[in-house]
Amino acid sequence: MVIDVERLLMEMYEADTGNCFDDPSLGRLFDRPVVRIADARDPWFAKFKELIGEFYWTPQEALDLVATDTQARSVISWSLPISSVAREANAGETQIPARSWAYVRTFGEKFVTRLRHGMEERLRDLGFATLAPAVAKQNEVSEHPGIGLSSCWSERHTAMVAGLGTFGISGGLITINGIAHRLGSVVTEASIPSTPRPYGDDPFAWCLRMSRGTCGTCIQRCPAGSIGQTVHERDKNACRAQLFDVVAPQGKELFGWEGAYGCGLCQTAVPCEDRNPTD
Ligand code: B12
Ligand code: SF4
Ligand code: SF4
Repeated sequence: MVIDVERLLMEMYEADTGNCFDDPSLGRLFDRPVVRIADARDPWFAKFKELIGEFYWTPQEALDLVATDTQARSVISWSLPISSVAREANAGETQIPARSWAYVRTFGEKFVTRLRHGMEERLRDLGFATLAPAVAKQNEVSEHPGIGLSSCWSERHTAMVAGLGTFGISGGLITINGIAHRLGSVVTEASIPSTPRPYGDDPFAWCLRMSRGTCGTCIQRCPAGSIGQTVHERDKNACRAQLFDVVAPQGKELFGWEGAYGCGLCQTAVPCEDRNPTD
């Protein structure tokens, strides 16, 4: 059976009325998604257990949570580029995210999760065991020695294996549409041809700092000093404190709703905001 996963995702993307701002004149939260497929047996997934920790799931371990004696064959990963409205507004900020960026963080993530569950449902209806590990009830985001705050399933690592893009020094994933986007993924029993990785096995190829020693704009943009001169000097707790201790307490008053508001200054007004800057 040939499964057109791009069409499945696009149908949900078009049908969901939640992909827009509370002010309709601002348009959509996200531009059209880009979809890529990883082979669930790609050696990178086993390597992540070594790099991140034993708690981190391979695609097979993730699928085992919902189906026994089933082989995980493919991992579908997609990126939803954040609209120019939110990007441009955030690019003008230096401390606190723009309201439209915060809106995408709170309500756009709900939209991404509806796509995750929608993809699970559609593939299960076709007879294939499927799971969106990032939103599985067994998943926990917790502190791990040497790694910091981590989930059992990283959307960015998954996207890197599927060919969507590479990490930047800031920690964000740089895709063909840049670093300002949100990601979703599902692991499935369905066998779907995997897509090539244009950057081979170099996880940092599309970051100017990591590949050419230039740029570093995101380091200057971060109001919390979270991004170091090298990838090993990143202070994740400084980012978390900025989001939870500085932005969050002001969010309700500034923006008008209770939620997670993000920050994303390192993803806007940077050369990799909406493109692969090494192209
Ligand atoms: C926990 C979490 C946070 C925490 C901590 C994040 C962190 N780990 O640093 C906090 C609250 C601070 C946070 C902040 C933000 N987050 Co957040 N967050 C997550 C969440 C839920 C889990 C991330 C995770 O556990 N990753 C696993 C760990 C191991 O990964 P990591 O620490 O980032 O990994 C780094 C190292 O491994 C390093 N590395 C070092 N050496 C090597 C060597 C090799 C070989 C490799 C491969 C990697 C590598 O590269 C990685 C990137 O730096 C994900 C959703 C998900 N389930 O994936 C969203 C997610 C990562 N967040 C996202 C976003 C957008 C943000 C913010 C911009 C907030 C906002 N919306 O405004 C900021 C950006 C911070 C930053 N500098 O990137 C997006 C990222 C999309 C993108 N464009 O890249 C995600 C994927 C959510 C989504 N649905 O799209 N986040
Ligand atoms: S702003 Fe420059 S240094 Fe930072 S992630 Fe983007 S390309 Fe890399
Ligand atoms: S999200 Fe904000 S605080 Fe976190 S690294 Fe990016 S700029 Fe810094």
